[in-house]
Amino acid sequence: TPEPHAPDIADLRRRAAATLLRNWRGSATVPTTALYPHQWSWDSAFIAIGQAHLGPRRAFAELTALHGAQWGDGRVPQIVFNPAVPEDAYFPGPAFWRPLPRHGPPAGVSTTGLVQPPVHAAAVLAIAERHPGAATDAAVRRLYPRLVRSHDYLFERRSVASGLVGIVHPWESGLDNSPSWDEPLAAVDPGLADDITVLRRDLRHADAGHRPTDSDYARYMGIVAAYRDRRYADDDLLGLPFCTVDPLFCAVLAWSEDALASLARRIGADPGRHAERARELTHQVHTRLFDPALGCYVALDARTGRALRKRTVSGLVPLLLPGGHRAAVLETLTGPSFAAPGVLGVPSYDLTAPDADPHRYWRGPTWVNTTWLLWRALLAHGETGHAERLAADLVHLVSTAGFREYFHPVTGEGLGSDHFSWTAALLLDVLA
Ligand code: 9YW
Repeated sequence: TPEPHAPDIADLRRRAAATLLRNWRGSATVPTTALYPHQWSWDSAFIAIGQAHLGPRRAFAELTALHGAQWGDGRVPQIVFNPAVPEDAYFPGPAFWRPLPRHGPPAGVSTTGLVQPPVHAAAVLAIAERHPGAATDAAVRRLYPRLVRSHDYLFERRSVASGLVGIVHPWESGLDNSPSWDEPLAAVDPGLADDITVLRRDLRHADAGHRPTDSDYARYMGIVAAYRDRRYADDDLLGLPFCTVDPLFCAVLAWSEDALASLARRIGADPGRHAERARELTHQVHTRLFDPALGCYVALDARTGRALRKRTVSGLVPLLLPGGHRAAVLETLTGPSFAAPGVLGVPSYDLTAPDADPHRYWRGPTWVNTTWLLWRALLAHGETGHAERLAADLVHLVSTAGFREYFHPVTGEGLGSDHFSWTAALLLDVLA
């Protein structure tokens, strides 16, 4: 007999599928209807992983639509704007990013000029493994060259600090207001945004106390404007106002590069180059970004060479990779910073840190996507007990608070928007 409050798993699955259906816009899925009415890059990868449990068609369609906006230089944009949505529904909208350069998106397509963590090849592999067959092989054959070009862009154009891969905006990390970015953001000249009217459209849909601050936003806009004024050229990365190396971004790239090796094998292409690139980046992450005193990986300010010594969830994600400092990271992940009694999922930031804020976005709340990455990492290392605890936490959070964008890591209160796509998608994966 089930416990009185045991979640109804069949009902959760139905509601997760209904959330994805509600957010589907004909060829791709929005992260959530009001706050984010366009297509976001890494959201689509997580969404495709969940869609794969409902069938391969929309899962592949999601990533095909995203790669349809791929730039001439190979970058897969952070946001693909839906032309049917009014300019002022989201800030900064399409007009802010213009003019887009010649090496930009296909004619008629509006995007931002940034990227996001490259989860896509790993997502394509997850779909392919779930739905083997000729139709899948054909879809993989179509996507593979695009995935390769997007990784080539990152390895070749975003190479910084000899052998690591850099990001040029906090938005590229996916963890916008992570404490890791406090120091490099403080060094950004706020005057860069003097001529920009910053419209906080997000505050129409979310509590100001749960979002980045106005001062964060002014700097975000100044950094974008500086990159835009150089037409999104990557030839002087250290001359941009923000350039860092992020452990989650690099680890996900190495993980996805390894997925590219598996995809290459499936379609008779050469896996060797991918395996080699994955190995090399993995080695760089393990040897250059680990901080023994903190027991996790840390970001690097590529402009100053300084380690950004904050214990964030990003610094745990290299657990996805083979080798490295597995025992130490596992201890941090299961210790007081991230797993004190009563803590649910993996908080985005060390909850014992004096500047932790369990309500504010990437500065404390638990998010489903980063918790899911660590769940996958634990499973890959045979840490099934810890993995099962994280899965149970995600089920508990969602069944009590709904498919929210993020959650208070201790009370489980739902935060940010509701009907959030990757929350629904990754729950389907955890329940599979
Ligand atoms: C923004 C869409 C995106 C996510 C990011 C998250 C947030 C704010 O929402 O970004 O306006 O782009 O930080 O990871 O992809 O869900």
